[in-house]
Amino acid sequence: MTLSAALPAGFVWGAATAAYQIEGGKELDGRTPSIWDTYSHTPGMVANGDTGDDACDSYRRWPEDLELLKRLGVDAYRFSTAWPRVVPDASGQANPLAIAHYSRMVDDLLEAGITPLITLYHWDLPQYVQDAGGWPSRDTADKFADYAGIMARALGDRVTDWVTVNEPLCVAWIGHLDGRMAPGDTDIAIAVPASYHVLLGHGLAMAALRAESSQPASVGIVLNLSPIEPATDSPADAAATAIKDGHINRWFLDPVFGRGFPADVVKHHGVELPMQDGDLDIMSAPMDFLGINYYFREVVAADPSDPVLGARQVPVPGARTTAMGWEVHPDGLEQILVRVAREYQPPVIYVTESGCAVDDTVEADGSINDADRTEYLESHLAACARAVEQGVPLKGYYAWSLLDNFEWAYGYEKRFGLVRVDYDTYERTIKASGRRYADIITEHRAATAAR
Ligand code: IFM
Repeated sequence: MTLSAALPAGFVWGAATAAYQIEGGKELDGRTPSIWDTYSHTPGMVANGDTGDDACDSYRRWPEDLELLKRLGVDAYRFSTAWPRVVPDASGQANPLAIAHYSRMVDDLLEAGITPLITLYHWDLPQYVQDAGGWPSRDTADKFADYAGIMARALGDRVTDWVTVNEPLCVAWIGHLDGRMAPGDTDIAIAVPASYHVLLGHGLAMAALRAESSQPASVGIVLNLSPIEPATDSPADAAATAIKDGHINRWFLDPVFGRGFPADVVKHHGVELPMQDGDLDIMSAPMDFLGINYYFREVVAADPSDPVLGARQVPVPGARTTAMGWEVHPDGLEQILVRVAREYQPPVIYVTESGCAVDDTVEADGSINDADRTEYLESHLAACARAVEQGVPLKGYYAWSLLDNFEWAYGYEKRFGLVRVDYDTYERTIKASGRRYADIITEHRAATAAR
């Protein structure tokens, strides 16, 4: 079956970015530092000493990026607002300059017929919030809800689609346990409460968005999920797989779908949850949609030397990998979509990120013929189509990313964009994959117009 035949009419075609990865303008319009400014300016944390100080200069080049979105022909643009720009200090007051900027973006998008999907938290915690305790502290969840209320009051007359938090796994486990992301902590006793308060913050922010928007808001969370498979059929690998699946997937899915935190993983981590009466109800308030980000599966072996999980991801012999070293495995997207739809039954699912880093080459004529990324895009869309055929309520796909950008600890070396960014001139060039995406969108729209 062709893509156009399998994906429903009205399927949302989108592209995604995040504030710290593209905006730059680190002090423009009163922005103050986030934990990523601090982390990236700490020697040794980010490849080549890269920082998001300038990134893609998108804060100033919004009109250019809007033109790119129009040329790709997307229905929707997923971007994040920068909390330290919107609420620059501990007074909690909204910054009118930042609000004006995001308001203009929203107006421009709507005028172009592109629906904004705003992510409130894509990892740029204000440094003053970190200094007051950060995510391990309950107060941060309340502050996050205050910020959500500000955004809803400012934009909720025009924006209907909101994501509270992007990838709590990265916030909690990579930022507070592995230390490979800001704020760089490495302690399970800190990471568990951080994960808890991020999910509490999600629930509180969802309530604030709904209460403060002047029209019905459609709200969800974005989880990065991976199928976890045992390396062998040994009981040890099976046990390692179960705990890894619990740590990566169930820890975040279960609480937001009303199952509480998975008992096996709570026991395994051995850290008391900072639970108060009513928290689980707040976290599990019904969502309008679930966003799923998918990049790779994990094949797992027992490894007693791993201090936290006793499990380790092992390479898949012969696997094709992206420039990140991540296996290209489109079937994993189909598997995770089908699993989540069957086990958790979200009303609507969006793939809110899917994409790959490629070591792009610029041809003599300036073109970028990124065949690997194009193939990745097509194969992952085919996986979406197979999931839809199995009844998954998948309503849209957001390519990660609109632009090459600051890839966190990897800096600017890893390029995920459908559009190349020349970091010397900030010139943008649509790659072959971007042109292919535009064609797919056009073909699907034409084929489904009559349905
Ligand atoms: O760049 C990131 C994004 O910020 C969150 N999801 C994964 C992407 C690729 O690593």
